[in-house]
Amino acid sequence: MKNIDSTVLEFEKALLQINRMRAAEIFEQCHASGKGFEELELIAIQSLENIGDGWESGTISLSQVYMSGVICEELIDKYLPKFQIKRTDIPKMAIAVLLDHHALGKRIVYSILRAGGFEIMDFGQGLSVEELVSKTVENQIEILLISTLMLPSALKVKIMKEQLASHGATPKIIVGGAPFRLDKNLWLTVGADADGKNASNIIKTIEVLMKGVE
Ligand code: B12
Repeated sequence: MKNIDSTVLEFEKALLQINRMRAAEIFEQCHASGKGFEELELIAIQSLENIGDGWESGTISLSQVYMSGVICEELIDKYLPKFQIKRTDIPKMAIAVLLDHHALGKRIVYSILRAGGFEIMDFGQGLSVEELVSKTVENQIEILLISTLMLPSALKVKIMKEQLASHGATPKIIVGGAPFRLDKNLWLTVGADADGKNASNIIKTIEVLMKGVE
């Protein structure tokens, strides 16, 4: 059986060649061999991370980065968990991408939560601090999930939290995205209540936080 590193390399190669069929075949092989969504998610994230590094070092074009994101989005949609749990007494929750426009991670987290029986508002992407604060206050959000893929956006979470507090709003804040995966303590630095390294563990994180919002 292939290990995850060789699968990541093969998947990355298919993405860079914009070979949708090969990428789909690799996902399907993993799925058929009993791998869960968490592993597919890991393959996509690691491949895209390598591709991002290649772009940063000038060996990969932005169009390749873009198309790789599009292919992953299509594939991930197909394999997202479909379980349907009915829940009651759920806190008011919302998710948004603060400042930047990297929306794939948010989409996965949103879909996993919906499939897990949570009602969650999607505030969209590219929101300014002020926009996110006003939507959060207006909708009386109790748990706010923020995705950021760029460090400058991640650092704005702290300011956002201060602005929320000045409006008397103190939702629990869960952050996620590349900057938080790279710096394990960044979520604490920006004053979040929790972080999520991937989307698959988000339901557990919310369940723990819910104990604090009852
Ligand atoms: C695809 C991609 C793009 C695509 C985005 C397409 C789209 N619709 O999203 C395009 C080509 C448009 C793009 C553009 C740009 N990009 Co870009 N991009 C990437 C890349 C390669 C992958 C991102 C991705 O989709 N990953 C896959 C998803 C599934 O992973 P994820 O978002 O991390 O989400 C997972 C977890 O983090 C977690 N998660 C995420 N959010 C949340 C939230 C919560 C609450 C929880 C619990 C969990 C969670 O769960 C998700 C699923 O497991 C990254 C590389 C990287 N290291 O991430 C660069 C990267 C983020 N981009 C970067 C840059 C610089 C840019 C541009 C500025 C480039 C330019 N000069 O134009 C623009 C900016 C656009 C903008 N204003 O937002 C840099 C950021 C550097 C930095 N230090 O800030 C990176 C890191 C590349 C690099 N190594 O330099 N990009």
